[in-house]
Amino acid sequence: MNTLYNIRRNAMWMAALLPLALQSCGGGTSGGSTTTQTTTANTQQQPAKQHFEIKILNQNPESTGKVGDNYSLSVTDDGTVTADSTIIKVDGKTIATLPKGESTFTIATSALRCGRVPVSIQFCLPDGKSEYASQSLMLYSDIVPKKKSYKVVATYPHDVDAYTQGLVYENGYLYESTGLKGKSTLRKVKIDNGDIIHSVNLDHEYFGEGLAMIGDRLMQLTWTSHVGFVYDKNTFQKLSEFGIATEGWGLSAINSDTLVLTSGSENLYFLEPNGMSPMKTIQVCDNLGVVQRLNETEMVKGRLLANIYQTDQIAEIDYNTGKVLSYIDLTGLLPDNLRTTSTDVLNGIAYDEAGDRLFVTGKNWPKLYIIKIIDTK
Ligand SMILES: [Ca+2]
Repeated sequence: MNTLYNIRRNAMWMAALLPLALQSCGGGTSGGSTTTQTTTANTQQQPAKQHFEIKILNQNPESTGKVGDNYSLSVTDDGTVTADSTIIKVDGKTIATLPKGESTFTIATSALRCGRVPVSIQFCLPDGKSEYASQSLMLYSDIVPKKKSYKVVATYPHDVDAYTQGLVYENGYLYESTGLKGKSTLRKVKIDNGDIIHSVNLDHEYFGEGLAMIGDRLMQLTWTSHVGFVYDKNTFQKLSEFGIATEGWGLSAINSDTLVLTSGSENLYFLEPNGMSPMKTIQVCDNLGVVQRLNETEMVKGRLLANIYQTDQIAEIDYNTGKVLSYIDLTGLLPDNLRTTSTDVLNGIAYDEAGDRLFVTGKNWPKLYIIKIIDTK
């Protein structure tokens, strides 16, 4: 993996984080000065160096900022120029065009996702040029997550030497990615006895991480090497490699056209599965803030489950809005009498959709469980 490739890949991923689509003013071309100012609402405002300044304030001063709040946007000019019109984009979509002389607008957020939502303003000037400014809203979720628990449906052996980082079910077998440098593998495992049917070792420099399957392909992440591997699922022959801009933690297929990657942060990175190029990035939030340390993932009944690293909690996430719908508390799943000094944290979720079986295990756990998620009060 050469450095230039990584730099280019990183630049692409960063571009996906800050969409600032340009739009022509009144049908004309948008050439000319395109200064971009990036500040953050609710924190400090940077002094504008251009003709316009924007302010975005939560209309509910009691709120820390959540989906559903209304924000007032106001525009002031420095008196030397007046915009013919002002185009307002929120999360990449044009939501309003203010005519000349109008300087205030209310941004409603009830239909927005949570997390850091960009607000981009285009000022269309009389000379046909444009100026741009941008801020962002930080919106927490308007949902208080439900608390859910579990019951064990079945228990199977699990390789206690498997430092489980990714788990996928398909057609009666589990596919597992294991970590640690020098011990990382991709393996196919029998469920009932834990036997390893097929395994390949990663080169010693790599630390295996998340694993996803689309069609006949398995995609495996590495933790900090900024590279991932694509395998034929039947032969485990390596077909290709791909770059990863962030750390690699969890990986799951949302559908055949979209993968979602976690990096231990609050971000969900959506990737196109053929070129592994970035599609969009959103943040996961609950009602109290962003939810970090998202780790191994799995799609279950249209929702994304994600381990929260170093906890016994799994977040159930609406991957369209980033909102945590529930926390599933798996405390006590691996009993104390089965824990040793090498037993590590809960990690590894896989789902058999046809059989409605949810598999969970952990790093160096001696057991693999099928659990049923149950509601608590
Ligand atoms: Ca998984």
